[in-house]
Amino acid sequence: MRALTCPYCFARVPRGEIEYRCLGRSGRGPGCEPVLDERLAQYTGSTANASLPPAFAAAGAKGRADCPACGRPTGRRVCPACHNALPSAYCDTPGRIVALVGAKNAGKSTYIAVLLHELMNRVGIELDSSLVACDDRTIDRYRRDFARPLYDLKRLLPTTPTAATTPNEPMVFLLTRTVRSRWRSRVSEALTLVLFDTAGEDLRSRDVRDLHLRYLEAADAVIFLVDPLELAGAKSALITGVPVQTADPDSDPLNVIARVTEPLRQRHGVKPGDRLKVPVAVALTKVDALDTGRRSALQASRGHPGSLDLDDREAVHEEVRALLHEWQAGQLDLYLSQQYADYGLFGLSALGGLPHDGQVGTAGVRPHRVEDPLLWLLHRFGMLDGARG
Ligand SMILES: Nc1nc2c(ncn2[C@@H]2O[C@H](COP(=O)(O)OP(=O)(O)O)[C@@H](O)[C@H]2O)c(=O)[nH]1
Ligand SMILES: [Mg+2]
Ligand SMILES: [Zn+2]
Ligand SMILES: [Zn+2]
Repeated sequence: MRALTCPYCFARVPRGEIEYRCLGRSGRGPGCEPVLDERLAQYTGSTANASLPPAFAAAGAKGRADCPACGRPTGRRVCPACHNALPSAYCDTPGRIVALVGAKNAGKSTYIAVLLHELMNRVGIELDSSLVACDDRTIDRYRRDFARPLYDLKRLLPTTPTAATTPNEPMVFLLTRTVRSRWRSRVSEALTLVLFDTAGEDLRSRDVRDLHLRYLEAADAVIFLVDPLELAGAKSALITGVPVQTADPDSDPLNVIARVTEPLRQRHGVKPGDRLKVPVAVALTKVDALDTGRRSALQASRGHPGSLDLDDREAVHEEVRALLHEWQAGQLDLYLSQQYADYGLFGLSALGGLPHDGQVGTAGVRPHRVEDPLLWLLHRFGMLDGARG
């Protein structure tokens, strides 16, 4: 099997170099005592929770190896570079990394909070899939920084601090789905959702761009979030009560996408004139703030639960494309079509209504079409059937 990419530090890890971690003592049997794992502490930037039974290199067989110090067999695998645990499901199925990108204020944090909530609840049930955080830090951060403020306190999320001041590490989730296969009856397939809640300015600063670049380079698919309120031509479509934003060239969606596209092209060795094959979903956020008039596809909800509604997909794609052209943002569509062989246009709303005074609207969080980009990507990866009519 091919080498895998560590979803934490994005190092390429040849299968034979995966390391193991001793299970430690339990009861009166053999086992190593916890020691400070310097490599893990360096990665998390803290020695808290970094005292663990030792990690070791071993040839291993079928995902297991015996600890050289105490002899106890273990199945816990870790990345040799950063010593984060590599979940078995991730090692065993070729997981795919989905990266999320967007300018400051595009709605990334809110989207992450709502998408994860939906995947753990309504959409998870619909797709017969489970979403599991791959480590305790991810669970803690999701609860503390996303779920609690937005769902419990009904507050908008605070601006993401830049990684230059606060170390930011990706949140890693495994979406596992049982699918029918032509050859075997049912197989489980996993999609790794690696979510980096980037501050917009981080994509500009050279120092922090490194980890972000490795993240993007490792991505098998990208979701770009675009704030339609940043598109000058969309101003006329704002519903009343939405404050008009002042233009910031750094937040210009085309600039953000171009900043990400260049390194992707280099990494994938795309020749001039050729297009990138990485599928990209480009989604307008906050569509609740727009009066899209006579249009209907965006406002409708999708049909065909449990599969990708292909007619609906085409209708939404065309409608968003038409909106972009109407808003003199046809450049964006043109750029995408020149750079990417496979891109889909989406429109979604995480909140489902306008926030007021830093609070979610009185009706609560009412997401609209937040899962669409992910369903499309699952379909692209052969993990979700398409349906028509
Ligand atoms: N109307 C509306 N506003 C939203 C929505 N999602 C985010 N916003 C607004 O956009 C702001 C920035 O969102 P945030 O998720 O923090 O953006 P980030 O900087 O990309 O992480 C929020 O404070 C909200 O005011 C949405 O679905 N609808
Ligand atoms: Mg944010
Ligand atoms: Zn041991
Ligand atoms: Zn790693």
